[in-house]
Amino acid sequence: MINIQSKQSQFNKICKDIKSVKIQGAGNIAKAGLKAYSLIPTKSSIRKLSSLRPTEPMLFNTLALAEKYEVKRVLDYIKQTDEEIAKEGSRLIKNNSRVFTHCHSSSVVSILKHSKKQGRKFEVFNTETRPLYQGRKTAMELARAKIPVTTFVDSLAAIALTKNKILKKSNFMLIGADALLIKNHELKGVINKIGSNMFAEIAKDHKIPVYIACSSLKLTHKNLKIEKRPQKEVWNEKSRYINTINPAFETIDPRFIKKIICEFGIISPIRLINMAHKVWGF
Ligand code: RUB
Repeated sequence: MINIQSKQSQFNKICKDIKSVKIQGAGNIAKAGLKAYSLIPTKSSIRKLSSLRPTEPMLFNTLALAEKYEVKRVLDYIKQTDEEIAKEGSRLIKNNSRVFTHCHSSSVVSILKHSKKQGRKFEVFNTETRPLYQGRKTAMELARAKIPVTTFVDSLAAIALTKNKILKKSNFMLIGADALLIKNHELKGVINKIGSNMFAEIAKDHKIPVYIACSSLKLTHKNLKIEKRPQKEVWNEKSRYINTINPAFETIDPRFIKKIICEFGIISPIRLINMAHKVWGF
């Protein structure tokens, strides 16, 4: 009885941490969701977990796979995928590269850390990412790995991309993804943190290539809802005349994207769609 109660309270704690964005980023959310599911492996757990962050297909896909196979097998695949993405992505980073990133993506951080371990010397320019400042999390993790990073307020993103502190362009923009939207066997968009589409458009205008680092497990054929976050995350001011809107994500136009860094290599969206179909039947 105690055991069941303690599993339930651990399950509830994970749900709370996912909902409040204490656990953040598609990959970490999926791993935490799998851990919660392994505590209470029922259909109702899947429903509950899937409702927490409605724009996270990696969570829905991995829970569906865990139901079909087993949690350990899915976690092993994610681990292998993370390692492949870090290895593949680091091929892009050369000595003196200037990399622009936004928000916090564990895939992006792994690529940068792997490149550092390979002995490459490069610099990162990133944005704070209002309202929850996940960009600071990125900066802290890079700093701990002794990777130089300059953090800009979000409204300086164009400068960070095109005339950063050494008045040079970033060599490329590297961001993660929450969802790869597929329709009729084509990439219709990539969902990532608000700001991503605007910055990718600026990058495209300045001929700065945009790479997305993400696992094929983020692919979906569904019309996903963009999660709306509470007003108090933006501003706790209360007036009947002040409104705020706080969508967590936006969709990046695929025309702005050069390639996707995934477990199958640095490839075009169509190749990723074909590979994911072959491996997962997605
Ligand atoms: C995080 C975010 C990340 C992607 C990819 O948003 O948009 O770029 O989830 O992350 P939030 P990862 O902080 O609202 O969860 O590469 O870690 O899967």
